[in-house]
Order: sequence, then C-alpha cells, then structure tokens
Amino acid sequence: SPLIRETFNPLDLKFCDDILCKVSRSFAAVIRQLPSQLLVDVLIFYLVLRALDTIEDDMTYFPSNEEKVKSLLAFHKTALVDPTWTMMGCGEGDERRLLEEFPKCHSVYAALPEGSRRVISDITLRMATGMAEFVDKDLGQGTVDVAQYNRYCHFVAGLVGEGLSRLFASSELERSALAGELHLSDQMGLFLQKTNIIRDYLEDYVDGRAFWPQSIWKKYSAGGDLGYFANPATEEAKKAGLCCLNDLVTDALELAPDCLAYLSKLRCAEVFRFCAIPQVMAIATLDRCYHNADVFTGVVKYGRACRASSSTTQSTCGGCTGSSTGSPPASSRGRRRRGGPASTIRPTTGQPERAA
Ligand code: PS7
Ligand code: MN
Ligand code: MN
Ligand code: MN
Ligand code: MN
Ligand code: MN
Repeated sequence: SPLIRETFNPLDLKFCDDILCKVSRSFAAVIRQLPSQLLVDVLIFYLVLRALDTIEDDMTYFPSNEEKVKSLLAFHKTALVDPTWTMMGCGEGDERRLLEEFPKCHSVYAALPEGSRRVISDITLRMATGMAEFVDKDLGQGTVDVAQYNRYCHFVAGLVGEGLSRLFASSELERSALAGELHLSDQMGLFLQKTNIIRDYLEDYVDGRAFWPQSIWKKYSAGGDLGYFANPATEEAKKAGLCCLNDLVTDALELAPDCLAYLSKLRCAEVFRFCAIPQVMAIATLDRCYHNADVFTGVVKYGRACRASSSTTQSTCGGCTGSSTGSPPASSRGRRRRGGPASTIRPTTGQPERAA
C-alpha cells in the first residue's frame, strides 16, 4: 500500500540531508520542498549520481583511465548492492566525504520502494556506461561535433530527466504517461547541462576536459585551439570569441520550447517548482553569458538570476559587469548558505497553484 511508507534510519537520513546541502550547488532547496512521498527518492537519486560524478570528475585518484572506467562500470553493483562499500580519497571536500561515508546513503537507498531502487540503479548504470565511453576520448579540445556534444549531455543529464519522470510517475504525483515522455525529459536535462558547459568554459578547459564542440568553435578560432578565446590577442579575436559563445547559447536556446512543453505536462505544484526553478536559473545564466567576455576569464555567476531586475539593468551586449571573478573558477564557486532553503520558495498562498 502507498500508505505504508518504508522507514529510514533517522541518523542516516540526517546525514543524507546534511550532505545534500553541502554538495548541491542548486538542487538542495528544490529537492527539500518536494512532497514527502517523493522527497527521499529524489534526494538519494541526487546523491548516488553526485557520487558517480565525483568518480568521473576526479583526475588524480585513479592510476589509469582503465581503472576509472572499471570503477564507473562497477558502481551500480558495488555502491548500490554492498551496504559496506566506500571509496577513500577520491574527489575533494564534501564530495569526498559522500564517497567515504556512502554506507549511510546505501542504508536509505535500501529502504526505498523497489520501483524507486530500480529506476535509480538503471539510470546509474546507463549514465556510468556513457561516462565510461568518454573517459578514453581526449577532450582537451572539446567534443568533436554537435552530435557528440549532445550524446555526452544525454548521458550525464538527459538520463536524469528520464529517471526523475519515472520517479514522479511512480509516486502518483504525476501521470504515468510522463514516464514515457523520453524526448522531452531528455531535452530538460540537455538544457541544464549545456548551460553548465557554456558557463564552465574556462574551468573545464584548464582541467583538460572541455565540451564545447569543435564543429562550432573552429568556425571562430582562426586556426587556433580552444584556448584562443581565453587569451584573445586582437580585437578581432575577442569579437570572434563572443560570436562563438553566442552560437552555443543559441544552440542551447533551441531546447527551450521542449522544456516548456515538458513543464506544461506537470500537475503537482511542488514537482513543477522542482523542475522549473533550475530551468529558470539556466535561462538566466544563458542571458548573462550571451555576448559576455567574462565567460572567457572566470565563472559567470547566476546567484541573482531569479531577480526580475537583472534583465532590465543589464544589457545583453557586452554591458555585463561584475558578474565574474578573476580567481580560479573552482575555488570561486560559492557554497550555498545553510538552513531552511525550502522556506524561500514556498508559495505565498495555501492554495495549490496550477502548474501551467
Ligand atoms: C537527481 C535532481 C527535471 C525532467 C549529480 C536535474 C553532474 C546539470 O558537476 O552540479 O558542478 O558541473 O552544476 C540531479 C530534468 C548528476 C539534470 C549532471 C542529479 C532535469 C550527475 C541535471 C544531478 C534533469 C551528472 C548538476 C544535470 O549540475 O554540475 C537530480 C527534469 C547529478 C537534471 C551531472 C549535471 C547536474 C546536471 P557540476 P552541477
Ligand atoms: Mn556545478
Ligand atoms: Mn562530471
Ligand atoms: Mn561535476
Ligand atoms: Mn560543469
Ligand atoms: Mn524536440
């Protein structure tokens, strides 16, 4: 019966909630406002994928690419099956802690309904398989073409959309047909991922894992490599960089109609907020990135993205100021503040609003 809810170990659940607030740069608040019959499932889905992404992102822990690939491909049958599985020393900070204390996540995962566990395990395996495909590719100069760029984004984000739709449907907060909207849920993930990739140009480039497709950026680089845009020698080069950036933003914006179509199918106000707020943040980030040379020198932040005023006080053609930092991108990432994030996105009326 859906009324008999699994019982979670309260200390382990507390760990999961605390670590979510530390590792999530944008999802903690929208996850925590979800209805209780869905919240823990999505929370654990997030932490499992965050753990997998920590393995994917680590460039020093594994002695070889082969070892990293093994670890990615085994994850669904080690981390998600063995209640004692941990990994020590991979990743940094709170993400490293997540892997080191993974048994606490496992404990909560194991107490989820079987259907939710199946979704999480299935998506984890498919994402890991996709990540593994890209480990051996030399991404120093980005993906080869838009098809490869789309393929990477499908694995690391489109599949998340599929998994979330299945969790929404099985909670009965959304129609069961939503789980079958594979194209639309894929586009939802691609929109977030492409925005992240556009914004993180410099961070990813200096890490040797760039995603901007060569078939796009080579149109603008006058024979130079992807670093050409970071150090423009001439006014012409600087302009070319901005045109390249605008090309990529325009490519991402093509996803917006399908994202709106997906959002229009949602009926539960909290699920709608969970899905729509990251999309609004993403479109505000694209607005800020468009024709903004700061993308090439730092990280363009979107901390104030939801303010209506940001689009009226800023022009979209080079007038952006003070929105990036000159410090190393990785360390300039602001951690979200702690405590009660859900309160900031509560509706002002007790009346459930219509989703679309
Ligand atoms: C399960 C909520 C709502 C239908 C960890 C949400 C990293 C952009 O690593 O943290 O800092 O560059 O900025 C999220 C579709 C996935 C796609 C993907 C799981 C939307 C591991 C988000 C998040 C589908 C691979 C976070 C895709 O960005 O990245 C849950 C519907 C994780 C969603 C990664 C990126 C997510 C991402 P980083 P961020
Ligand atoms: Mn991030
Ligand atoms: Mn990654
Ligand atoms: Mn990452
Ligand atoms: Mn990124
Ligand atoms: Mn489409």
